[in-house]
Amino acid sequence: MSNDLPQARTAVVTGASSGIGAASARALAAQGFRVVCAARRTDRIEELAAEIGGEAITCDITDQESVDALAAAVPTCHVLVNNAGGAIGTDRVDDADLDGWRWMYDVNVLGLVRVTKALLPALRASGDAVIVNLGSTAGRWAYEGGAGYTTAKHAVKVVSETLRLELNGEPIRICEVAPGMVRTDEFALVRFGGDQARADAVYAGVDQPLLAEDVADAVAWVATRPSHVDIDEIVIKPRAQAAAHKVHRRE
Ligand code: 8X3
Repeated sequence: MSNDLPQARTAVVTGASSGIGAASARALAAQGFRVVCAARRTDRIEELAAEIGGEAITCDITDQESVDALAAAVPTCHVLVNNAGGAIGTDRVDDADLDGWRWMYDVNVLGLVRVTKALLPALRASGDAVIVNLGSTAGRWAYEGGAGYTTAKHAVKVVSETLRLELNGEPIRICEVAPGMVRTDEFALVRFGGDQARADAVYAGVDQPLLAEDVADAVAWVATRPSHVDIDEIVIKPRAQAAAHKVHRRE
């Protein structure tokens, strides 16, 4: 049945079960996108999809079959938010837990590439697409104990730059949104293996770390620029953070 109403544009958000991913799904839905919420935790994304009138697709970005199933369910995609990722541990290079490093590369880099590859036909089919890769200030600065994560996030920056070169001439824009200190329910808790005290210490005395909604606001802004406007990258930090090592904390 045809009508004169414009079709809602489709956005896919990975890691949509919490934090920046969930907030981005909400922000994009508020901008009129039909949002496909993808993540491993089905109960969470089903709840979110019901809230925002979107669709939940259970997906593990480290698993090719799972990503293929996501791609098969999304024939046309206008916005892809590669958000799924994370950090584990703060081991020094001379004490590197290689399993943790492998996990970080697998999730932050290979997962992003796997999803992007799988959804490129759908992005092309849209005729006007934006890929937003969630990087990090960890992709800009090294810090002691951070190399397993900072190397992976530097890779996200370089993959984003490479894609922009390779897709030049196609109607697909690539943006890397690189947040600094963001207080979410899970990022630091996962990094410290569930140790809430260590997770809380990351933000101790910091006046207003960013919230997931602050980053989602940037994601939605990027996704809603006119077609000819490419935003290469956004580095977004709380006012209290000048650099990885330079964070103002109350006494
Ligand atoms: C998070 C930023 O400083 O914890 O992506 O590595 S940091």
